[in-house]
Amino acid sequence: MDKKTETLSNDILLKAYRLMMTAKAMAETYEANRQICKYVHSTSRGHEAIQLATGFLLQPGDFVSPYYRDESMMLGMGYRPYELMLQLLAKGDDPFTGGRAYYNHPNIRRDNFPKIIHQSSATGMQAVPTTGVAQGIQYIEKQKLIDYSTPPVVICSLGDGSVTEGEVSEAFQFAVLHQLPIIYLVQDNEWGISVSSDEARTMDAYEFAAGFKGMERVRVNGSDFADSYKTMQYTIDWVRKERRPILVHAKVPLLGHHTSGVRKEWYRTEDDLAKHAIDDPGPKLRKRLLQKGISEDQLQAIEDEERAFVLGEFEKAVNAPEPNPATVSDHVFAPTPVTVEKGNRTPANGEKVVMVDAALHAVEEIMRDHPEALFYGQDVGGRIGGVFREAATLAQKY
Ligand SMILES: Cc1ncc(C[n+]2csc(CCOP(=O)(O)OP(=O)(O)O)c2C)c(N)n1
Ligand SMILES: [Mg+2]
Repeated sequence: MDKKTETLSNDILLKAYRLMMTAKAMAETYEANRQICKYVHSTSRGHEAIQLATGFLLQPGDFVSPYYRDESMMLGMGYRPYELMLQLLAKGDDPFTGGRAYYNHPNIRRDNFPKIIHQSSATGMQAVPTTGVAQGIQYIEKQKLIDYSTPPVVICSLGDGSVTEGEVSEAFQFAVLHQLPIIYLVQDNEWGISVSSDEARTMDAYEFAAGFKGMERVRVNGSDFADSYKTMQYTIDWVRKERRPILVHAKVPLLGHHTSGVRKEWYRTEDDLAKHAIDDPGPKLRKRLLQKGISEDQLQAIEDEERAFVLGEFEKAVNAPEPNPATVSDHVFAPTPVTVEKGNRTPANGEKVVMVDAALHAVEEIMRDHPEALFYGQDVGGRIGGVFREAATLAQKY
C-alpha cells in the first residue's frame, strides 16, 4: 500500500512533540508518586508517536476502542491530563466511569469527540464488540438510516500479545467476511507482560493478517511521528472511502514498565532495554525538529512548560473529590419500563410449548418490533434456520 509522501508542517510536528513531553511528564509524575498512584496503570511510553498520530486524525463521528496503554491517543484526541488522572486516582468526577475502572479504560460519548464504547481489562476483548460497531455502521449505511456526510471509521487498538487470542481471530474473520469499515491497529512492542514475542508466536500481526482473505495490511514505524501520521492518514482516508477492513502493524519500543505493578527489571535484560531505548519517539522527533530549524531553546521551553503543566494537573486531580458512596450502584442496570406482568400468557389454558419454539417466538417478536435487530451465531443460517429450527423462517421474513 502506498502512503502519502508530502512533508508535514512544523505546527503538527511541534504539537506532537509537546504532547510527547506531556505523556513523558505524566509517566514521571506517576512514578515519583507511587504512594498516591496506587491503582495499577500502564503508560504509553514508547508508543506515543503512533498513538498521537491516530488521535489527531480521528473525527467526531468515528469510533475507537483504545487499549489500556493508549493514554497518548487520548491526549491526541484532546483529553486533558487532569481528566485521565481522575480515573487514575478513582475520583468521582472521572468522566469515563466515575472512579469505577482502571486508568485509561475510557468509555464516553462526548460532543465533538470520537465515540468510545465500554472497555475491558481482558486483553483482546475489545475486538469482537468493536467489530460489531463496524457491522452496525455498515447496516446503517445499507439501510440508509443515516446519511453520513463523513462516513465513520472504527479503530480497534490491540497489543501484539493480544492478537494471539482466539477472540481476535473471530473478529478478523467476521470483518473480512462482511467487509467492515474497521482498522485494527496493532502496536507491536514484542512483549506481552513477561512473555517475549518468540515465546508466544511464529509470526507478527502483519503476517498473520495475510491469512484473512480480504484484509488489507500495512506496516509502519510506530516510533516515527511523520511515518505514523502519513500512514494513519492514508489508512483512515482509505477506509472512509473503500469501507473495507485493514490491519496496521506499528512497530514500537516499550520504554516504561508493563504496568506500575510489573517492573521491567524483573525480566528484561540490559541489552533489551538498551535496544528499545534507541527508538524513543521523543528524542527522534526532537532531532528532526532541530534539523528543520527549530531552536534548542524552543524545545527546552516546551519540555519545561509541559512538566509544570502536568504537575499542576496532578495536584488538582489529587485534590478532586472522592466518589460519593451513595452512587455505587448507579449505572449497574439500565432502568426498565417493564416492572409488572400485563396481558395474557400464550398459549392459553396451560398448554405446553417446546422450549426451542418459545425461544423462536421471542426472537421473532423482537425482530418484528425492531427492524434494526440482527440475529446471528453459530448455525444461525437462512437454509433451514439451524438444525434445531431455532431460527426457522426468520431469514425469509426479516
Ligand atoms: C484475557 C487476558 N489474559 C491475560 C491478561 C493479563 N495481561 C494483561 S496485559 C497482558 C499482556 C498483553 O500484551 P500486549 O497485548 O502485547 O500489550 P502490551 O502491554 O505489550 O502493550 C496480559 C497477558 C488479561 N488482562 N486478559
Ligand atoms: Mg506487547
